[in-house]
Amino acid sequence: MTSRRNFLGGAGAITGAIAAAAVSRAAMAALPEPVLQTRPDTMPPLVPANGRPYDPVVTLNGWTLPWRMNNGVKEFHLVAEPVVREMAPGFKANLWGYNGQSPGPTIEVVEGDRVRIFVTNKLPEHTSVHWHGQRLPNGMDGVSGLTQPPIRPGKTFVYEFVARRPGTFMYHPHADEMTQMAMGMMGFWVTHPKGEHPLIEKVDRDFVFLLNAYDVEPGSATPRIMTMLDFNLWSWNSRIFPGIDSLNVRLNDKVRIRIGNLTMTNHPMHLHGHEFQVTGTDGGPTPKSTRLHEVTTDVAVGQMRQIEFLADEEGDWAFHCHKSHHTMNAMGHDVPTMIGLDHKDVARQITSLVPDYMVMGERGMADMAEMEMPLPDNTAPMMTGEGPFGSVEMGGMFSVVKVRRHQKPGDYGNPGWFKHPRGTVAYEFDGAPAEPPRRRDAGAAAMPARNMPARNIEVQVRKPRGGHAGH
Ligand SMILES: [Cu+2]
Repeated sequence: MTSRRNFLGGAGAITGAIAAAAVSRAAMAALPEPVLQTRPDTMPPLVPANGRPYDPVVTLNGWTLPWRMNNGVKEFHLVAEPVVREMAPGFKANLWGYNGQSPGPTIEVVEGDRVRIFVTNKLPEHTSVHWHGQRLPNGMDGVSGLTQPPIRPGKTFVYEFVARRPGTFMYHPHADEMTQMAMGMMGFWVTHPKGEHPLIEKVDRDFVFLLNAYDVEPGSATPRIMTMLDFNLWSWNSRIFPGIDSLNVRLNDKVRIRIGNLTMTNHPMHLHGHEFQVTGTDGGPTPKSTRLHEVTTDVAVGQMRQIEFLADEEGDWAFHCHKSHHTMNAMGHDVPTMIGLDHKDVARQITSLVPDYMVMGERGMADMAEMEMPLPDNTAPMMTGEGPFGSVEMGGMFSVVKVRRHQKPGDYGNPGWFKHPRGTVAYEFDGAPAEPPRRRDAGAAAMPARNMPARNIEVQVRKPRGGHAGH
């Protein structure tokens, strides 16, 4: 069972393998061959070719790592290495990740599986892997310096433990963590239940992705690692809208979405057109009595959340983080608020000095999405994405759940834009606008004002400078 052919199992779309030059021949003989993925597309579910059966997940703009069985042990090989990640078409970033991608591949196992993970370090500095949320022997917890020595460059370590409880997990380094997570080192882990579980329902589609964030200067490609809050790229699996694939489902599918947060702030995740229930948290499936119907749920730093809903409304439904700054790409910061300012005079004066000067944001920021702004090379536009009715004016943590009557079971392909039935799209009113009746005697008469200024004054509200502390 050591041939590459067997090792690849059911993965159809895996491309190529890498030569681990830094690893000795003798060590390689016992190692599962590392599998690389270089395309940023959403790969089809990896149907298990051996081991206990389970219903596989689909990783948004990602893939699941194939394994080999070795005397009943599930063996995986992760390679920590520098990667180039296409974050959106035309925008590539120099990140660190695993097996050719940031984030690394999703690891899927079954409750009770004995798992052995080989980790080869091809980074320029030492690393380790922490298996976030798992019950395991302390020495397998991956905290460099505390529970193990660091994995030096060129070295391979082995982690081994039993996946004791079903649920949603993550993995990431616990060595120079600030740098390595700012550079994109992280991955998803799903432990499926062994057989039927009273709190884990069968679903038709099970999607997973990580929330992550980067600070990449417009025109450059490598994240700044010292940034704590003022990130300018808010991503899902190191992709930004319009680079994030849509979640394509069939009408009346039961849909599960698992989300893990490895940014440094919380993200209220919001779904349009449906109510969902939070069916799983960090500790596994939630008791049924706790499952409220929600349209938004917060995913705090370091947390995993699992939501489920019946996709019983056809259409293209927005799904996004509800912090509006997180649905914007680079350039969203340090732009003064210009709404309502008349700067014709200023513009005229500047134009005499700088012929190409352009006023931004006088009527809001939507102009910027419509305008073809000249941007430095390798820069993601601030808000973009072309929909069937024009610019979607979004970036960052935004995608679309596409619910279609004719989507085939097991087909994750993009069905295109929704064809709205006649008469079901908001439309422009073309009659004569009537003046709405307004009560002029309300206000002061209803509740007399006290201690108000004697004459009208204009209030100027200015945000404090120095970034977005707290968002
Ligand atoms: Cu957010």
